[in-house]
Amino acid sequence: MNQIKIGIVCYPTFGGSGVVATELGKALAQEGHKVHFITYSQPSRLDFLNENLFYHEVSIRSYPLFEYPPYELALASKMVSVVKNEKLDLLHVHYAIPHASAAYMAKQILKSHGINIPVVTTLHGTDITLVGKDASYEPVVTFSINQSDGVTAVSEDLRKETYLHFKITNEIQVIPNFIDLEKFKKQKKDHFKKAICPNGEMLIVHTSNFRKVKRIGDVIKVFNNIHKEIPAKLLMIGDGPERATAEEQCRELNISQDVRFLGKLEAVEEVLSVADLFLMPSEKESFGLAALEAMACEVPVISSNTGGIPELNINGVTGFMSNIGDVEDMTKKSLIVLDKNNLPKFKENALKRAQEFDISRILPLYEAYYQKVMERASSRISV
Ligand code: GMT
Repeated sequence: MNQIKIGIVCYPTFGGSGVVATELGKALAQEGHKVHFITYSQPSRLDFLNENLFYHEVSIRSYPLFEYPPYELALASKMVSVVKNEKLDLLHVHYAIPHASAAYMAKQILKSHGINIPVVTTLHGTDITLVGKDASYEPVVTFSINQSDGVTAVSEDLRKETYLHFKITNEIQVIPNFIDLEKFKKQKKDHFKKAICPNGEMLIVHTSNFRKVKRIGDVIKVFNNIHKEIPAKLLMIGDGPERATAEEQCRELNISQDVRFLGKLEAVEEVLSVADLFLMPSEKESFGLAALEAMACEVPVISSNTGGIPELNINGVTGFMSNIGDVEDMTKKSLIVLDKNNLPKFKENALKRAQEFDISRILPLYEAYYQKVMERASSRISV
């Protein structure tokens, strides 16, 4: 594909959509495309120097009248100036709220300046399944998805959910999440494993933003059950509203000595490299990027069978899936995976499955999609 200039709009935080957007931008830059990130702070995974990567900060002017500073307006204005000054070919916004509607506004303003900028919106999950379909946002989300020049969803399930809950007239293309296997490969960290599990305990890991949708309580309950059966430790990576309750739950169950809350980590792959099992009992998960990261480090997954997870975790092969909240089944399946006779095969399968989502396979799908959207947009103009 010809090299293009692309603006990426995302949340700069540790959340999945921000991670996907940042990793995509980094990979596009390595392919020679010029990538301009437009966000309110430096994306946490933008830890990489490349002559093709640029960052434009959205600054919000506060004013005593503004109880709610109008971020969307500041973002749209920044998109207008970056598209004009950097002569961008395309805007790719990640997470519909409020990025897709801000992009629509920017597009209309640019049109009045004689510039036609195609907009691609990628739907990530809670922007559709949780927040987006709420009546307080739904009309704007529907409108801005329909006004995008291209729309992608990170799983088939999310695509279906979007058609189910919104009146969508646009075609939605599924482009699954991906992993950089070079970065997320199991590292030799025997000393680290020894320090955490000095007596050869099994190491169980959970990563998330500790929101209600992640069912953190189930992570602790499953671990507590496993812990009653075999020597095990639990590492909890990430932070969020449910963390304090989870810590209290561990104290009540008297397992705090074997559970460590590590907070947000930059190099999550270092911890995953020494893990034996990953727990993802989420209520809803459009894809489950955190599970893919674990699998890339050869860690099998016990998950719920919700949303897009079945498109990633193969039941009985890369781990197991149980119904949401079925802690007993998750425990039973965890013990099967952790059985010393089974674990090596599950680990091998997890890695094999992760290889199907390597960035080298998914990046060309995005590039082809950009090409299609740009061609469609320019043919509309010349008509
Ligand atoms: O998990 C979250 O709530 C964060 C959210 C995000 O957008 O940052 O994650 C969603 O997008 C990820 C990347 O596409 C997906 O892997 C997650 O499954 C999805 N989360 C949910 O659907 C709950």
